Amino acid sequence: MSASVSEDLFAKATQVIPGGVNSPVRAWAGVGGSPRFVASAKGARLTDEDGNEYIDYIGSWGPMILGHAPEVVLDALSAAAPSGTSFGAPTRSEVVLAEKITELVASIERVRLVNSGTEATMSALRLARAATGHSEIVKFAGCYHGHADGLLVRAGSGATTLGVPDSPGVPEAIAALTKLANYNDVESVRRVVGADTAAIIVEPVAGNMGLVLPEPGFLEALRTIADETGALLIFDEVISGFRASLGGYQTVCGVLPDLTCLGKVIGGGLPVGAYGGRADLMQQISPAGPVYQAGTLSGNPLAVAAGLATLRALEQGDPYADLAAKGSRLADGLRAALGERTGCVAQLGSLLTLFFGRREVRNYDDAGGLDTGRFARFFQAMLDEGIWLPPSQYECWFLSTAHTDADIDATIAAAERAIAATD
Ligand code: HOZ
Repeated sequence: MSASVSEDLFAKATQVIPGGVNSPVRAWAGVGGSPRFVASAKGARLTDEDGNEYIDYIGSWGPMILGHAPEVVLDALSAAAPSGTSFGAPTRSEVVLAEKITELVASIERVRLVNSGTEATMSALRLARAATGHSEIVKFAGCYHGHADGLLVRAGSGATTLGVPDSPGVPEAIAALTKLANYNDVESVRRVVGADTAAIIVEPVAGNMGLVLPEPGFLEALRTIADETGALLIFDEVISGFRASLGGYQTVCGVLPDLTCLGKVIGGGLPVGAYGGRADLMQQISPAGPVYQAGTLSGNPLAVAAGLATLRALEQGDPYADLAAKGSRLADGLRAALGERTGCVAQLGSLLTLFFGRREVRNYDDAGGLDTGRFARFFQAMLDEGIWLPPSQYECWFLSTAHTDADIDATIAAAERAIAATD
């Protein structure tokens, strides 16, 4: 049998790109098989290089909340590009985006634009260390905050998929400054937080060990512990920002962090991250203050245009109610498809994970007991049905405003068959 176009491309890619991909989870190590290569995408659909069409639940891992190639973003890019694509100098539009972020996200008084979520968390931690004079950070097992040294400790996401909990190349002295606590376990935080803690960093909605929701009181307790100890509370809202609500999950839960990290939706599909928070803290960033952080493409005019167009679209009507209704419809359908089998579905608005092998997932230890073999079989069966899921048990599915009820019903029907076929 001759190889598909995607298989040919993957073979070529492995000769020039490590593992054939530019981000590990894309290699399908968690589900097996050769990854399909995307040729194009529109709305809720992806088309691969062999011409197969799929309903997409990756959504570029979060940014595509309006679906792929939405007209508002294409128009904004077409309007911005002729004026230049990068200047290395300030622009009007980045001020407008910064104003929009400070208006929408309750705890952000000042914000700095960067190019990725990794840059945002890395920079926020530097600021936290400078502001407190402390060195240690507390993070949660299974929470992923990008790939900076010191955050790749029981990090979830691709590291979990590949069974590499800690990356070689992270000096022990740096990893030693990272203290680990368990998600949804306040006592575990009290055990590790100390006089030298600069920050407690958390995904307020954990999205990198599959979707794991904070239990009532958990985030409130983190706020209290931070206040008691003088540590800063950092919310990594790279996934939940502008997705859990326009103001992020902090608006939903009412707990305000000192610093917030953003990414994904804020760039509308182009590379943008941001970190922001209280003015007295953010004013310590260079050149207002001494804490250095810089970037050639920070505030890039195309990325800012795409992000602004996305946020403005999300301000029209009530897309979050619509997204939540779709999320519930899909979650209910998947629960019915699971029936009495051991598994569960976590869902918050347009975020969702179908877990196999456990009836509840509260933390990374629970995630360790999942039936990843069954997920892999399910993934392949769904692919055959024309549904492209995130290729790992430890990731969220992302819905967009472009997914229709018919798409969701087709997905549920496919899942019923796929689950039955993988018994
Ligand atoms: N860090 C992303 C998953 N949580 C993967 C990014 C990508 O491969 O595009």
